[in-house]
Amino acid sequence: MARDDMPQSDFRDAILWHLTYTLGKDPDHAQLFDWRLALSHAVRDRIVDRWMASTRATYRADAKRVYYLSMEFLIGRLLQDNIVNLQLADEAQEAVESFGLDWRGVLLDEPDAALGNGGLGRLAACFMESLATLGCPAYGYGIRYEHGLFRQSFAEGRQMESPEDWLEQPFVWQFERPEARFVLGLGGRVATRDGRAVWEPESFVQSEAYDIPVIGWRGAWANTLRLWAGRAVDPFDLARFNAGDFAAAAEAEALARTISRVLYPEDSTEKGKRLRLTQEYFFSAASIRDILRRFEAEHADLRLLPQKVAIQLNDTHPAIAGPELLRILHDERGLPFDEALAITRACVNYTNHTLLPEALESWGEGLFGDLLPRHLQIIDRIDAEDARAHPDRRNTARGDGKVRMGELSFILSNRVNGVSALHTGLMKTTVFADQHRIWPDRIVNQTNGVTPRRWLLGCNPRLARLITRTIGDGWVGDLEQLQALEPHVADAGWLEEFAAVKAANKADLSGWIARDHGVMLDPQALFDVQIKRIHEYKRQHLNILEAIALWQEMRENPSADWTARVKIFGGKAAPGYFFAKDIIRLINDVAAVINADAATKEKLQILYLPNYNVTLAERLIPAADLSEQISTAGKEASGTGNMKFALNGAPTIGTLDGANVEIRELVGPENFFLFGLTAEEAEARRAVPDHAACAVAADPRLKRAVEAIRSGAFSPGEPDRYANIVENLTGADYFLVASDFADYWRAQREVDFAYANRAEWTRMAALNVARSGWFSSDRTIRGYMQDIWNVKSLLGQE
Ligand code: 475
Repeated sequence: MARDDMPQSDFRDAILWHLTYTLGKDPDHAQLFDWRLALSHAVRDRIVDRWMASTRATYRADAKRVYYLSMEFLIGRLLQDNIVNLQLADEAQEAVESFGLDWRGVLLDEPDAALGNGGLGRLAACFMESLATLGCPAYGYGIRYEHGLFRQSFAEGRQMESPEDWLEQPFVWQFERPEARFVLGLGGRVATRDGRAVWEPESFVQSEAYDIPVIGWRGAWANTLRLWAGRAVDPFDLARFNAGDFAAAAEAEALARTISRVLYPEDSTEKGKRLRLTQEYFFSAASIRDILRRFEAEHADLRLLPQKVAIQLNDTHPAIAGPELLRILHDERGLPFDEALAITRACVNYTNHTLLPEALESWGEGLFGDLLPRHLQIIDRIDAEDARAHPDRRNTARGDGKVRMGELSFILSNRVNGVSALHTGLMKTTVFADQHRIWPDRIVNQTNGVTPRRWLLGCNPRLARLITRTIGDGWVGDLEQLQALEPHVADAGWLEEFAAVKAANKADLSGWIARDHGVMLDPQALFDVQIKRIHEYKRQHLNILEAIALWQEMRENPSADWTARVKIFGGKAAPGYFFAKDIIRLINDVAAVINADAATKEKLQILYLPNYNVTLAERLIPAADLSEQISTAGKEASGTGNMKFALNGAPTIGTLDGANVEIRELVGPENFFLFGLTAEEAEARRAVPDHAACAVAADPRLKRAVEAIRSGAFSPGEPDRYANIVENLTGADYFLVASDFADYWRAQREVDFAYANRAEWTRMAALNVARSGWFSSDRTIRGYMQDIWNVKSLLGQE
């Protein structure tokens, strides 16, 4: 094969061609890494034409576009996703294996792009895939962090963090766009010229664009995820270099690059840091300029903007996009302030992901005004006008020396949405009650969803094959078709096949855990999985307390007919969140003691897998029997892991929180293990004096479990190690671990009992699959398109 005859159709040839001409590698000397890159290039080639066709169709239709602004896109690995969506799996696998390579090994060689912390970032990634699947003309805008979320390891049970380095290897999916650079100002002062405000920034940075194509199901449509990197306007100071100051010569570049250097690892907590605000402004401002550039290339009248542009703020992190748009329209384009405000408000929408007070962003006006002096003036003006129009308004964006980003996002948005029915309801009665009273139509609900391509077809090929064999493959693009499985759930033969899928997935997982972690699991045991960020409200400590109590009871009553269980944990704690880090260490300490107990080890094992990420989720979810969704009611906005488990045939043990409520309604209360206080009861319970101490005193199991921690049973020689946790559990216990313990215990014993009847359990698991179709992110995105953005699909017009 010569360089000019690049193969169009034969996949094997395409891989060889790229290996030779793109990577310059002789096939005889190629490593796994080279083959993976060559395969990625061959796959990428199949995306590009469709991507360009989609872009052309959008221009042709002069269609309204969606701009999804998110500080995080937790995309994980892309090779398999792209192969699945292009329906190249068989062809690609055959080609790869013909070179004597292991297919899974090639796919797993790709680094996991962890450009997000958790649910919010993963939701953005699922949304990008669904937007493409639905042919909705859309761009994602975010930051191209050089280092994504830290790597986690354990040392004596403690979380250790090390930098993540996904860009160390060539990232095949990106296209650099040097032409789409913007110079952005920071700091400085506001001058007045001819009666107009003019921002005179103190310094400037440049944003550089990298585009990643996102291909939808069956490759029918592709959109762009554009990630910004920081660059200096003048990267190199020759005068300083010539003067011999070599480090200083590159200082501007180093500073500018700092902006996109690392992802902040805080999740559901707020840290007022100047660099974070700089990141937020940097990517919001670059995106707004890009949006206006695209609009103005085709339209002369800025008043048409709301007909052509819908901007979605993924939480408040990009909230400054609103004032930035307004500033450009008013200060730079000369529109009257009120008109600029009306246009901005008609374009922008805001999604809220959390009601936790500690996660609601606010900035000191000193810092804010220092970095964005003109924006502060604009915010003051909007807020003051608003206060005049609504004198009874209490929750303002300004006041107490702060800029409150939730309030700011609300007043600058056309629509504000919550992410589950319960959460949206609570938004109306708690954090945004005041605003809701004044603008009763603004808040709408859009319950989250997950993409079935990655979270069933890609990660669980066995189950996907069984489903397709049973009801055809229409479910992949229309997940509600899973309902057609229901009649088969009554068929004992089909249920056996379903059970065999889960058993094979569990065997796979056990094999990998044995190889990579040296732990042997009993594949007959119930695999009980809790994977998510570590947070007090998510209550991993409730789970481990129950494990301690169970172990104690097993030791006391060894001959009872215990259901064998493996409790699997995964998740990272924010590096500065010490309570969460204590929980991690406690789980590891408890695991060490329990796993070493010969009397119980056939019945109870505990495993904390390090470095939880998207790839690990893809391994664990298909093999799970039980999904732990045990947050304090009222605190988990939605959850999306909960949907992935149900869709993969793992029933939930959970509280009436977030989307659990909707999952339970859909799969049926008899196929869901409910426990715990409701959101309302939880509020009331908190007001009861000594509620935690009372709960501990009233429950001998809980008391004994807490006592074991307190006495150092899991921290020999250092009984104080968990003093904080013990004190919290028996004292303030804001998250009501003690109050919910007894009911959690009861529900877990129901799980044991149900799992012992394997046929019944399988039926329950299968019904979870058959009834989870509504949780597709395609359904969610359709909701946004209709209720929030007012945009149409362009499928069929490309
Ligand atoms: C909710 N992350 C889930 C999910 O809607 C919900 C906060 C601050 C800074 C960085 N990241 C964050 C979140 O707040 C977050 O991930 N929220 C989650 O959003 C999607 O399903 O209940 O906790």
